[in-house]
This record gives sequence, C-alpha cells and structure tokens, in this order.
Amino acid sequence: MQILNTLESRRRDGKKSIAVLVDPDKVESPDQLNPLIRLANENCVDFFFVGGSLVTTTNLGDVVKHIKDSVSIPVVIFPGSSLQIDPSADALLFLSLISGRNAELLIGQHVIAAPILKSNKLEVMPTGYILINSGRPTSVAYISNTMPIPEDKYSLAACTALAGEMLGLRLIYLDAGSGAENEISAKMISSVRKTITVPLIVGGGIDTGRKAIAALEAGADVIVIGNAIEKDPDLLTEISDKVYDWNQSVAR
Ligand code: 1GP
Repeated sequence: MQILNTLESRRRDGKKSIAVLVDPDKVESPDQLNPLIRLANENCVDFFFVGGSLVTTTNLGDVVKHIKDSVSIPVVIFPGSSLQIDPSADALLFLSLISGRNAELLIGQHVIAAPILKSNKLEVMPTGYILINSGRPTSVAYISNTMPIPEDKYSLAACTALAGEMLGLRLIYLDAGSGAENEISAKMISSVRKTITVPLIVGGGIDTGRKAIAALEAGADVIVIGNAIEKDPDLLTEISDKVYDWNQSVAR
C-alpha cells in the first residue's frame, strides 16, 4: 500500500504530485526515453504512468524495466486493458470506468486481471476512472465504447465520483483523454474535489504551466502530463518548479 499511502498522506498535507505519462506505442527503443528519464529525475516528478488505451506493440515490459533500471521514481501502470499488466512495475491503477456503462470496463476485465494481480507484487490501487468530454472524440472514448460526461455537467461528474468513493475506490482519475483538445475545466475539477475526500488525479490536454497550476488550484492532487512533454520537454521544468514552490509553501 506504499504508493496509495503516499498519495493519501500528501493529500492530507495539501501537497501536489506530478505524473509523467509514457505511451509504450510511441517508444521505438527504450533508450529513446533516456532524455525524459533524466529530465524527470532532475525535476520533481513523482511517478511515471505507463500505458495507453490502445497499445499495439509489445513494448510495455521493456519500457517499465528500462525506467525501473534507470531511476527510483515509481512506475505505475495505467492500463487500457487486462493485457497491460507488468509485474516489474511498482503499482497498477485498477481502473473501473465509472463514467461509462460498459460492463467489461466496470468489472469484466477486472475478473480476468484479479488472479494475475494476486500472483505478483504489484500494488493494486482501486481507481474510479471518469472521462470528461474534451472537444473532439478521443481514442479512449472510442476504444472504451463509452460516452464521456459532458464538460458542463458538474454535478453528474461529482455524483459519479462520490458513488465511486462510496463503493470503496481509493482514487478518482478525471481524464479528458490523451491529447485532449480542451483540458478539464477548473469548475469541473473543483466540483468533484468538493464532493470527495480521496486523492484526485487529473489529466488530458494539460499543455501549459498555466493549465497545470489551474488544475492544482482547483483541487487536483496529481496532474498527469503526456503529449505536451513529448513536444516541449522544457514544460516539465516549468511545471515542476511551480509544484515545488507550492509544496514548499504548504510545508511551512
Ligand atoms: C491521458 O491523462 C493522460 O490519459 C494524459 O494526457 O497526453 O494529453 O497529457 P495528455
């Protein structure tokens, strides 16, 4: 329960975290990740998330192993399906897609994954995964065959998150989808934040320092950044500096 405990205690202390998302499909050879791994290590990146809604290559294991061999930043699998389990990672977001009504992604894949997870040491983190509409259709909405919650239906998202928490889920992940046209609004994040007590992860379309800070101020405990860093690695330093300052200010 190490990572979950860390997230819960950081939440209690008002501290924020950064997760960098690596999509194994975009990695031709693990060495290609070295600059990103170096950058993450120099900055205060708390987690690597590895996964994608459609992983068409067999890179996942190599990517996890390469990151684990290079740095001590924990690697968390962010799986698109029960095929994306790798025992060399530290933890796995055990996602239930609670904004959708696709039984396979609410409980079906979990039944298949459960005995595999039981037999290895991955920390299993029960997570309510909520997709929010973000403009044009995203891969995750298409692949999951679910309809994201409309971006202005704040109470729908808040009640979904609350139901997830009442069901015992330990984290809530609000996602606009990878490369989202529009990030999740501050109003949406704060509506969910006010309703739940568990740590809140927010991602999708965060591609500027301003958007990252807006998400944190609205109540995100962890921000996930993928696409934007691939395009502009300096962005990670900018966001990391801001998160560092934030965490210093709450530590006083
Ligand atoms: C997607 O939340 C993640 O599931 C990150 O999205 O790649 O748009 O940063 P981006």
